[in-house]
Amino acid sequence: MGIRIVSTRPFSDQKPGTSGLRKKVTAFRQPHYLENFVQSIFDSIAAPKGATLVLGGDGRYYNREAIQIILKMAAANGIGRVLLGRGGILSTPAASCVIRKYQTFGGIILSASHNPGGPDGDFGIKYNTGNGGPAPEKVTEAIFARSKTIVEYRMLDAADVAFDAVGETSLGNMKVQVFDPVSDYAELMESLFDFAAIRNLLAAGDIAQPDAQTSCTEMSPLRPFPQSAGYASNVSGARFHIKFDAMHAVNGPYAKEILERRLGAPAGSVINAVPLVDFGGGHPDPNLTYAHDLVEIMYGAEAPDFGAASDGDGDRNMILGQRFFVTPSDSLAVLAANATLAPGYEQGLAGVARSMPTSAAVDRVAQALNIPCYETPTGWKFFGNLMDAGKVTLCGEESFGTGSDHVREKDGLWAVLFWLNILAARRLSVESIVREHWAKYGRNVYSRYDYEGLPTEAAQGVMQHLKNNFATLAGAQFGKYTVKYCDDFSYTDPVDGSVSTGQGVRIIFTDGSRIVFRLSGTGTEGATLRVYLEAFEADVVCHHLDAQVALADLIGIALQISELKLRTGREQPTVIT
Ligand code: G16
Repeated sequence: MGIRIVSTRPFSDQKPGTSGLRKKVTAFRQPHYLENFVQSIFDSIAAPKGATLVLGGDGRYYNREAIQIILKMAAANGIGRVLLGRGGILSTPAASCVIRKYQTFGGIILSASHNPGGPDGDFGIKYNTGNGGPAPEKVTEAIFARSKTIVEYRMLDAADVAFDAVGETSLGNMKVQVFDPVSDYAELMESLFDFAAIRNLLAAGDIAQPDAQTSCTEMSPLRPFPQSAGYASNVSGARFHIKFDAMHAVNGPYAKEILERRLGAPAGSVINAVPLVDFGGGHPDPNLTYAHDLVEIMYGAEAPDFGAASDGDGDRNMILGQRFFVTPSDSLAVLAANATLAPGYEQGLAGVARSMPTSAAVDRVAQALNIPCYETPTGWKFFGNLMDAGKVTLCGEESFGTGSDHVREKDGLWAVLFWLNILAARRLSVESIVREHWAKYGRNVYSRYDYEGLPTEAAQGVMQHLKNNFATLAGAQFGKYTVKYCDDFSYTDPVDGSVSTGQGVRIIFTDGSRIVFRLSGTGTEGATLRVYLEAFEADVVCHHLDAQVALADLIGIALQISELKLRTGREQPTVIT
């Protein structure tokens, strides 16, 4: 088995985005495309000879082919051992868990996360460092710089490696150790949460339901279901029903093992549990639009007590109660407020962090707990330093991401188990817990509008137009809202002092309400413009509960000041969450 040095030419578009390099499968399948990027990783990370790396992916189309290429390149680049998830499967949080547990030099994760898969879908690759977290910007920039000058890559001439069974094989001088992708992760979850209490809840969930007389039902923007007058009561002693939608993505085997086998949820509690290369034709993004199988069940007449979904690579989550949607920002705040109910967090939280566009709901909890709250740019990588320095325990993002310092990635199933632990301890419905939370802390009414697949120039034009108007916007009045200030968010990392600029336009109003505009860093077609809207309601009254109603004025202002419709020709957003 010899090492081949293959001549190549750089591609100009290998700049990692919010979370690694994401492109169409067709782009990745161009000759040398994946190889160039992988060699750029090896050239940039300077792994010592014989180092161990973790490898796996979300099982999407091209996962298996990419793994064969990466294994042969790892062997040719002096890597000593690769820990590979069986079948090439490894959720993003499980990869982080394994990197940390076995103290490997780092890991390569193959996923385009929530983006659709299949031959015409998306593929992605990212490098995680030895702390288990996404590579920080200085590493991704080095990889990108290398990709622009690369002239050759190294590849071992060898037959493909079999990786569908646990065991160890040799590839040149390198060992490939195929391991069960679920067990280390499941063990970590058992160490954090009260599995006995959750088992108990699932066996006989006598929770208190909201009072039909005083309860207000919230209509989500996209919810096509009629409001019900009240809720089917969960008879004391009856089972607490859950549904978890794995969306034919990586978390199926994890959820089956943990929710059904270890926690005793009845078979069928996990739906769409088999990972498929094209996610069954679906869009593995756990929101009210794309997780439609689950949404139909949770808003139906016989809705279970708790519903959840996770995304392609298992790091995102959506939490639902019976006919009730928990916004990711509220979910983070609720977890923070109730954290000490879970054994892994009973000592309390060192601090919390949220990305800038995420609502300030968690800030209010932090204030009440008298712990620090950090505001970072979008991208999980920004939380890593804070967690490594012991400054934060929990963090989260509006983009359906929540996590803690147990790993260095957001973690979908972790969030689900945290909620179940809280429900087991408090014996209230999801809705009651959220309403109680609002009553205590006030409510940060929140919504995000996504305009996907815009012509890049038009989207950039909207951003530029806003920036050009900062001076005239400051102090301007729009109905009851007065602009306090506007800026382009920049962040100075409190741990290493690194500065990240251009992280989104903020329009902040005097009452604390906000409109944020950002261009997504994860799309693969044109540009996605995100508009984030947030208004604070101290007095939670029923008629304000529809977020779209409460935010109508802000939406109007956002469209007006951005000239979005004029500049993009789009009348409606693609997705509202
Ligand atoms: C990634 C990042 C998240 C980010 C999200 C959305 O998530 O890890 O930190 O919030 O993208 O980013 P953007 O708004 O730039 O599209 P994932 O689940 O796609 O890996």
